[in-house]
Amino acid sequence: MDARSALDDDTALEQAALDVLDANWTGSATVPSMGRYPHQWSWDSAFVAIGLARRRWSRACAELLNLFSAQWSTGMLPHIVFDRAHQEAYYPGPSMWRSGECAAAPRGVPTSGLTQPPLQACAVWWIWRYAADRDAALGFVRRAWPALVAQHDYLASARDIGGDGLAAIVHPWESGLDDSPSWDAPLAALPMVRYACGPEEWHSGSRQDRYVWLALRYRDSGYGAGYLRDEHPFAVEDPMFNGIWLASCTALANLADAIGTDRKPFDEAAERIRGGLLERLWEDGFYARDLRAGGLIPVRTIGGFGPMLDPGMPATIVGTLIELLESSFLGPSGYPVPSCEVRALEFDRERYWRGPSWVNTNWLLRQAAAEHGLGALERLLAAGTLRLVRQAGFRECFDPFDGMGRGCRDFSWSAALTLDLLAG
Ligand code: 2M8
Repeated sequence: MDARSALDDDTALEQAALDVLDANWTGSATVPSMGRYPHQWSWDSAFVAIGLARRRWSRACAELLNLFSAQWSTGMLPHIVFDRAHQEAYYPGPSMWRSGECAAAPRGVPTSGLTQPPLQACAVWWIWRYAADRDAALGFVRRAWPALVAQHDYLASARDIGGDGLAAIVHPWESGLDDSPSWDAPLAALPMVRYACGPEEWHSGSRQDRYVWLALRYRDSGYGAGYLRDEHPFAVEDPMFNGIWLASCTALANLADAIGTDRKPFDEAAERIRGGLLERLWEDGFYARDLRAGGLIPVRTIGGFGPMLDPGMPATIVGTLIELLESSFLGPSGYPVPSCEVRALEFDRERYWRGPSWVNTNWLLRQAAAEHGLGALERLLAAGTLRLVRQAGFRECFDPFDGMGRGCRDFSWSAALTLDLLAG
């Protein structure tokens, strides 16, 4: 049987996905890819835990607990937890972030100084939901609880830079949609400094230099919340980040019921974020808001569908989003779901988060479709995503027209979410 026909079979596809996740497991966490990303990434780990919840339950718990052990005393969950064995194998590594010099950072484990979309409460909910042993599940949720609450408190305080109940990202890396055209305008306002380091392969050189400059500024401020609020030149309210945060607030409310504590603060937080999204980021779709320049950033990307993860999003808004998804994203492409509107000037089928389809955002949209009872869309997204991985393997992302794989091979969230899609 050749590799291609092997992946046509569900059992073989599932085994291949598990093999990738086993190979990328370091003993304490799953790295996104051994070659390019040999450390633990925060939202990648949440996707991995979701995928493992029905297949390797204890490892899904361990994955998240390792991430929580690197939480800062401010409550921030760092976007990268570095594996000491590979130290500088990824740029920017620990010597750039220098987390050890910051009193709020954990001792003995080097991390980045930024965060990523807060999907972890959803992942804990998944683990709770699919646990075979209810006592073990309760024990795990109780262990995870303080970390999740601290993470959410951090976002509601240090990151409510606009004062409207939404969390601002302070660097494109925090969005997870790193090179999205949504960040072009706020980045263009930053000074251009050349750094003689970093991977240039398929990132744009000038954009990466600005990324490094921005990270260094934040680091040199001592990673302070006051600096972020008053001086940091990049602050954006992103609909995907906030949509995920809102979904995680709902997950926390449901987990509160599970452990017998008050769910009200989490329901209220969800309502606050929903209000902020509708008031601040909605026009004829959801757009990111640039808090420094003021105003919405008028480019339609996959990020605009993040608020659909909220089961409480009004039906008229969901209806408009579905029309947009069908006319400007799914309709013109062969495979779900391009990361940028296909007709946009900025669309690029090859470049990282500027056009390619990604398994994680497909999965999030499929989850959103399920939340709103859109069965046909849910099935279309699941089948299209499985078609991508069957044809091209567990690649980092895919060409939305011909399905060709791009970026790393054996990429963890592509494998993990395949497991979840196969489980139905
Ligand atoms: C990509 O981001 C890193 C920086 O965090 C990079 O570009 O080097 C993004 O796709 C991000 O969403 C992802 O978490 C990370 C690791 O898979 O890679």
